[in-house]
Amino acid sequence: MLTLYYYPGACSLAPHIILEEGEFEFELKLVDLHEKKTGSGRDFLEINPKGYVPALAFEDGTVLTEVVAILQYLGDQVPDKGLVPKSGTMDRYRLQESLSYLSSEVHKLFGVFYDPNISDKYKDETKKKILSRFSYLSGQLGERAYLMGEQYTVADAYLFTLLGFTTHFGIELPSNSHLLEYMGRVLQRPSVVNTLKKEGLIE
Ligand SMILES: N[C@@H](CCC(=O)N[C@@H](CS)C(=O)NCC(=O)O)C(=O)O
Repeated sequence: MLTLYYYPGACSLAPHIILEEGEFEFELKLVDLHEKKTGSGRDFLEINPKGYVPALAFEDGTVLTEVVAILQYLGDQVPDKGLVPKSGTMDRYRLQESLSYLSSEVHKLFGVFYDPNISDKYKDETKKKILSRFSYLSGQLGERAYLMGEQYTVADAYLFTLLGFTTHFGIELPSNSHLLEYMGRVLQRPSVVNTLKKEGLIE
């Protein structure tokens, strides 16, 4: 069985959503990110020396880290669900293009808000940058149902997770953003609702 090391509402939410969507057999293990300990008191750094979630552990004890890698691994295990385009196709490179953008140009920016040594001015500038990145994504989405088109993919689980960060940090999307309606659409998926419930984020 797979084990997902997670923290509620953190970026580990994205692989959690895909584990639910793909109907995988898995267990969740909560990580105390300050103490770097699991619920049973185990040193989390022994599991992921990088010290952050998500980490996906396999029965043989090996561990896969990084949201982008875990999402694609999971998607590839359930090809019939269409969560990732087939490897080697142009559509797959388009998906990787979007995942890389979400990871390095959006996700990474949120790290600034946790750093007490970073000035409020820099944090305000970062909020503006995040809004401009979401504005680009709103344009990419346009009238389409999902980020890559009509098909729901792992990129949507990641984008939905990052959109969840905006409320936490008081970043308000403009009322004309396609992402607002998009969030509601993704929230209609039973796998997303189940995941949010399991993480205690909704009732
Ligand atoms: N590059 C990593 C970043 C993961 C990451 O930033 N995880 C955050 C939660 S969203 C975390 O666990 N932070 C705790 C820490 O770094 O101490 C990935 O994409 O998986």
